[in-house]
Amino acid sequence: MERRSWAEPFKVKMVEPIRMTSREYRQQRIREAGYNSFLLRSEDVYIDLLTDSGTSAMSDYQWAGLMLGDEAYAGSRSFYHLEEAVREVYGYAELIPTHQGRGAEHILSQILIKPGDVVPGNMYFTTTRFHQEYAGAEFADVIIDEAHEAANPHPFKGNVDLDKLQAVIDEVGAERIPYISVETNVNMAGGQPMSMANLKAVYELCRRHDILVMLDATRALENAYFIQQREDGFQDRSVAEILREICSYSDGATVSSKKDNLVNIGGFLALRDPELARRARALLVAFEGLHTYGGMSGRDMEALARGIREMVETDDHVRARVGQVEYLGALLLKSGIPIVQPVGGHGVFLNAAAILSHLPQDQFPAQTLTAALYVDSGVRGMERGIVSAGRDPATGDHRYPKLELVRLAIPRRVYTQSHMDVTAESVIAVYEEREAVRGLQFTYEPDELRFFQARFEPIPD
Ligand code: P61
Repeated sequence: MERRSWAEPFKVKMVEPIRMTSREYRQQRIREAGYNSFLLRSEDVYIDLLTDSGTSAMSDYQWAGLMLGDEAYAGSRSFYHLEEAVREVYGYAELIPTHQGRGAEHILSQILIKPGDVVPGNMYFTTTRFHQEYAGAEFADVIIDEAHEAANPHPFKGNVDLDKLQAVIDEVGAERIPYISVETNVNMAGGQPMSMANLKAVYELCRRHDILVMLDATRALENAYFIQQREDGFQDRSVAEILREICSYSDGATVSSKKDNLVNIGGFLALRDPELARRARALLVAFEGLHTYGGMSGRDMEALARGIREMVETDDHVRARVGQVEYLGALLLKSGIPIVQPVGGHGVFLNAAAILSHLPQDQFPAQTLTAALYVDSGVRGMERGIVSAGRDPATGDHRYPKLELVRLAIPRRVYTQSHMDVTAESVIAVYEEREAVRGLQFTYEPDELRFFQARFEPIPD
């Protein structure tokens, strides 16, 4: 037989009940939540695809680690386990633990950025850009154009456009660019990887200009898997080896451990240069915690150390993880639903601009579609479009991103294939009724990271 089915490399040991509600009930809840899926209560959600962040199921070995966590304020044994795991799996010598990814972004931005600097990156991420701007920098998008086109099948849509990067360097000068922020498996592009060849070329270009390369390695494991599947010369390498090579083309990394690393909370900043690490630790004690726990408890660090090793122990874990996402993507493609292609690593991204093509972007098609999907079935997704992009700080106008998407992020080791089937059926049902869907307008718009707490109402007839 040419091709055999795969199955998850685990069996279920404990379950958490979820409940189906009625359509009327959900209509009421979404109205109360201001049509914002972030404001729903989780008990009112049937299948929760809001995020793959902090929603993974830990293994029995990780849970056992919680009992063994060393809660010492200073010099916790669990910190040293974590440091060892990061050194071995990612290859960075200096570990600065933080409460989660944005804690690491905050410290990194504060130690490297001066007001007036420019930080190029392969598409923005909300919290990453927030911390860059908060430290006084301007973000410059240098991702390849294909990343902004939902249906473009380029295998490495996370790649940096080297000409765009060179143009930024020529325009502002290398001395105003403290580092380039390179995200693996680019979240806002739809979970799209970069190739090893591209990352290596970015690193070499930056070396020549004395610009640091800082990875957002939050989903580097999923990127490593795509390199193994798609890039010549990597088919016979393990994801563990590929991940180490990815990190070798960087000077440090920020990681939200709530994704690849299979824990519910945690993160870190990892660096090579001991002097930079010293500066980071000086700030860490003010904003996060002592340098041997950052924002984490001993048990969190123990479970994290184990999660980091577990994710690369065999390739089967990531194959099944991405395989489940691809399974959902394939169901939707078969029914002609416009989604971001290729299917990404951590979720399926619906092309809301194409699905609700009767709505102009400032009537928030992705926000609207997310709410409609919830009302249909209790499946919770997340807006990743104009609401997430926020306003330009200089002009105060909406930023109009080319991608207007609803993300259905798949938590790791949590849902079954039947949950994917139910999700696909709901998306198809909403798609069939799409013309009846009305747009939204703001009733409350926060100044910063508005998508988290904004409220909306349907535009009156
Ligand atoms: C997510 F709606 N991601 O995808 P923290 N880098 C990257 C991330 O994906 C990331 C962080 C840094 C989340 C949670 C989230 O606009 C939002 O541990 C590539 O969450 O602090 C987080 O890591 C930050 C959802 C964050 C959002 C910001 O669902």
